[in-house]
Amino acid sequence: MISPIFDPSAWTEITDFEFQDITFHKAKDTGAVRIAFNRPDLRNAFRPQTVDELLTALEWAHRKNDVGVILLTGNGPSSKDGGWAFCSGGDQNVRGKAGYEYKETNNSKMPVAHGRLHILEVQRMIRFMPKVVIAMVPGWAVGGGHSLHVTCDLTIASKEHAIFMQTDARVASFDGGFGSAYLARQVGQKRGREVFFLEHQYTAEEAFQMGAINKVVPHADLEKVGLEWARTICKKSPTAIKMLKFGFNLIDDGLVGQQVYAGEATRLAYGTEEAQEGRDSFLEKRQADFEKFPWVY
Ligand code: S0N
Repeated sequence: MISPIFDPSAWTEITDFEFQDITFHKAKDTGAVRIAFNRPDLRNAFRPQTVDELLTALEWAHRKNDVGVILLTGNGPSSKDGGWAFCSGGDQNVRGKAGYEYKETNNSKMPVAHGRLHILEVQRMIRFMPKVVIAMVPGWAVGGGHSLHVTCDLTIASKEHAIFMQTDARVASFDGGFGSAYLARQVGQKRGREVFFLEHQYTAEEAFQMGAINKVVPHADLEKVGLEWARTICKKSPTAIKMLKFGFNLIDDGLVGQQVYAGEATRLAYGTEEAQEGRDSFLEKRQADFEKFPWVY
């Protein structure tokens, strides 16, 4: 069983991949995918293989034309003690001197790189994807798992089981990027520093009061509400949602944010007659005639 709060009748498994550490489903009635950490006995800690699988699933969702929302969550509960987790960050069992190592059998055809912190690639994928990524937090969101929820566009959390905590300073594995600085953008500098320096535990209600998450729901309703939100978002204009997301990001992302936003503007401009005249004049080996296009719209 994936999770007692997962409704199998609403989802179809995506079987294009042989994932071990995550599960991957497409909603039957809307453009959403569900990606879930599937290591509940380790509080859904991620090892390099988990991160590779996440990157593959996210890239698939990124490219898929009929997908507008990604729901990221953790399967559970743990078979050992019944505990719930979204994700507890990097698997400390495979942490080496220069990062996280492939100690397990590697299934992938890709070359294995040692000493990687490639969860940051997942963060960037979430950040720059022209789609909405929603964290559904059923339990612990800790360390790099906490950073992932911070990076997601929206977060919904279980009233009974979600706990937010940042252990980075205790285990000396720190996220000085989105996990901390972007958190401070969300909740303010004092609260952001408190989360990292004091390692307090916050319930879903406390995280909500802090402005760190969007909604607290009864545990049993978590996935239902996530799917409802996905349905709502998927009915909106894809272009508007994407430009809004990149607009929200722009001020914090510097020239990279500008590049992402401007890239979409360029893509939109390709649809104009003016841009087509530029292309056609080149192909027809003539001077472009832009005179008919107004300077002011
Ligand atoms: C999650 C915690 C608080 C849960 O406590 P609880 O409920 O008391 O359960 P436990 O008995 O502790 O755990 C149950 C079983 O799960 C294993 N386990 C839990 N977390 C991990 C983990 N991260 N790695 C490996 N195993 C884990 C326990 O060992 C236990 O197993 P058994 O049953 O066999 O005893 C609590 O477990 C806890 O504090 N966990 C550790 C949290 C943590 O410190 N995570 C790492 C933090 N750092 C990162 O994640 C860095 C990640 C990263 O890659 C990065 C790097 C650079 C820049 C940015 C980042 C980034 O943050 O993204």
